[in-house]
Amino acid sequence: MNKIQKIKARQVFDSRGNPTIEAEVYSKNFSASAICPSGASTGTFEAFEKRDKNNKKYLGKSVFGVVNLVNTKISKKLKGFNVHDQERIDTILINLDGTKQKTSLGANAILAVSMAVKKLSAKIKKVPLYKTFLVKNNFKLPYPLMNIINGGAHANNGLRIQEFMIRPDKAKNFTEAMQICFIVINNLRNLIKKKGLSTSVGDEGGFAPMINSNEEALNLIVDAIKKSGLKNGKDVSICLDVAANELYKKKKYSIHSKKFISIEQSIKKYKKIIDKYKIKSIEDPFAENDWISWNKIMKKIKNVQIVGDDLYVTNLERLKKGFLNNSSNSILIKLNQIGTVSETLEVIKFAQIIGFNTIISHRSGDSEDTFISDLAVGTNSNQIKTGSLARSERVAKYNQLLRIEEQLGKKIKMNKIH
Ligand code: 2PG
Ligand code: MG
Repeated sequence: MNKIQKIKARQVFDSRGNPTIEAEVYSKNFSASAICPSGASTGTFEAFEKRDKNNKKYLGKSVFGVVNLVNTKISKKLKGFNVHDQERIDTILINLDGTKQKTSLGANAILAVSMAVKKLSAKIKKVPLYKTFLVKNNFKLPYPLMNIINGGAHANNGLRIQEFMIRPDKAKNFTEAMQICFIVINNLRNLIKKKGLSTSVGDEGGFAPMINSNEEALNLIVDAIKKSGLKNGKDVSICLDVAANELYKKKKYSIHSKKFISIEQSIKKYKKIIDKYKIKSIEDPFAENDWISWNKIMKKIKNVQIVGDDLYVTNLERLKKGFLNNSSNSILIKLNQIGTVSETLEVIKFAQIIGFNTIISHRSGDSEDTFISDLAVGTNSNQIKTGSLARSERVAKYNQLLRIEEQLGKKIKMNKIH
């Protein structure tokens, strides 16, 4: 009943229209499938995403090679194993690959299988997916970090900062959190329209108007919050993902304008915008190897959530290093940065032990798969970052959280952010 009979993979497409892999795992009476997402601003230390470099028909982006690996090598190896034994299955996959960054089988192949196994296990047990992770009761809902303006590698407007987000800090439940984001986004749309700018959206569903100054984007957001009858910094706070890897050259950064300036000057400017716009969270303020600057910003800026994404790449060793170095107080979690469900859970557990906020995240190339919504609730993560209220691959994750909230009933609370 619980044994894996076979695994079948196929090539499907992600939200950017790029090929990606879907794996389907079969037991005697059931099957479940999962789709691997894909990033644009990736960290150097992420697990390896394997593609058919030489396939010209798909511009080197197809994944037929990894599809084939799943259908042959991986399917054969996992046949007969108990689908509820996630850790054992993930260990087999890790060993079968045998490399540090999963370059041999490809993290995309491994993760699609790992997630599908998890889903199948829940299906057979007849329990909702979110109940199969770390938390067994007292579930809480995460606050959405909702992307509202796209820049950087996710748009072509020239904005330095990659993601401008809002977090509805005063929302009492997830339904209310969504309503607040809805209002602010609609007011922002009107303000952008009034300026004669385009209201078309970027890769993660946030607006991507042709503005190239961070402060112009921040002013628009502050105005939209005001127009919504809400208080910036109280009801709603502004959060950023700088993705500074992309803005780093020879110990200098071009975060605040096109000009490259020193680390000290960059921190000063961070301080200025944090105070002026009451910014509550900054992800990847510095580059992935610039540990000294991360420590400096932690010392100089208090009461702001400092989030490591490309810095940690959901990797336990890097998180431990960051903890010892006092590099941040929070971590972004992306399954495909590390490549298996079990390793992701290990990182979340450790992060929570050391008092970090854990933020479950989508990728800029994503799909209709809503695994991360369940993961956020099931791991007691207090935030989820999954784009804007536009593009179905983003909205699907929010809709899944609304379903989970409904299932858990009226008394369910939001997870506190520390
Ligand atoms: C990020 C992510 C998701 P990408 O930098 O946090 O928003 O982007 O998937 O392109 O790495
Ligand atoms: Mg990021």
